[in-house]
Amino acid sequence: MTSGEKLTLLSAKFIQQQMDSTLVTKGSGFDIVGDIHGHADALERLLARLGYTDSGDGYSHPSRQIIFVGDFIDRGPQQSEALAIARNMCSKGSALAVLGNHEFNAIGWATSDGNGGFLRPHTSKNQTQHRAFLDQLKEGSTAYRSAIDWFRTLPVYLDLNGLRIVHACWHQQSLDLLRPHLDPQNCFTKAGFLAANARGSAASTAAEIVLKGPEVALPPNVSFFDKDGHERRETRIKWWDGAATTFRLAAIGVDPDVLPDTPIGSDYAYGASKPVFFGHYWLRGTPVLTSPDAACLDFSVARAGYLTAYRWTGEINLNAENLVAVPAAPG
Ligand SMILES: [Mn+2]
Repeated sequence: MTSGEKLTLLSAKFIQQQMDSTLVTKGSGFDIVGDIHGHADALERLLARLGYTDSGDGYSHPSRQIIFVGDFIDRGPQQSEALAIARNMCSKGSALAVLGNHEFNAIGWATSDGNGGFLRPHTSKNQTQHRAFLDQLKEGSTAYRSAIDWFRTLPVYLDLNGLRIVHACWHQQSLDLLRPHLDPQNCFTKAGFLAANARGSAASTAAEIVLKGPEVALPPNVSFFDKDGHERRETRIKWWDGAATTFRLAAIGVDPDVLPDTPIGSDYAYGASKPVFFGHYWLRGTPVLTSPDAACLDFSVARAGYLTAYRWTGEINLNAENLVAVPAAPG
């Protein structure tokens, strides 16, 4: 090991110790908040429900901290406002956050590919998905550039004392594969971000699994048509549900009747000794606990659903009673 590598390891250890001591001094736990997508009013109502107050210096709690699972932006009407609340809380030590796929895409949209294009191509499909953010922040403005710079400081995952946070899927093999592309704080390095955007590369596949969720190939001769009428031969799966072992049980967003009741045969099941929290999946209806050790907190605030938090105080087995949610529209 070179002295430089030793120093990197030491500083990683130091940062972890700092995180742990923050946890101890702050006291009694974390409130993990799902995808916000520019719904600042709902965020403020949720923070108030959780006992966070704004004394003019940003929201804080005397003994607890927020952890945001990413996807602050795109879709909603108050993206600058949502970012201002979250960034302020993170800078004051009242919150931690991880990178969502929408922030990952936003960085790629703003980053040159060195050949006159951008890491995320400016196609009309990609622009449509990102337009509300570009319009609200005003693409190229100081506020826009500042937001992109902040996204670059978000870690891909948090592995803390007793809990883990990632945007879409905790998959150890993919996280290990990303390791050389991340700095000691788990943020993409400049070169690592390029690698994660090189289509078809191992790093890009791993980043997709972690930030967008795993997809598995359907058995031969089986396909279905998605909501846009495209024929699909792969499906996203409920990796958090240990009982979802067949295509029919595990597939997301597909009519189960068109899928075979055969084993999916690839193992993304979680099964670790500490719970993991994530967002991303646009779940419908009243928030529920998706699993005792893997809680999805995205209940579609951007589709008139709920902004949802889990109030965690050290438990290994999660409890549905600790879910706290506010509807997208008050009333
Ligand atoms: Mn997402």
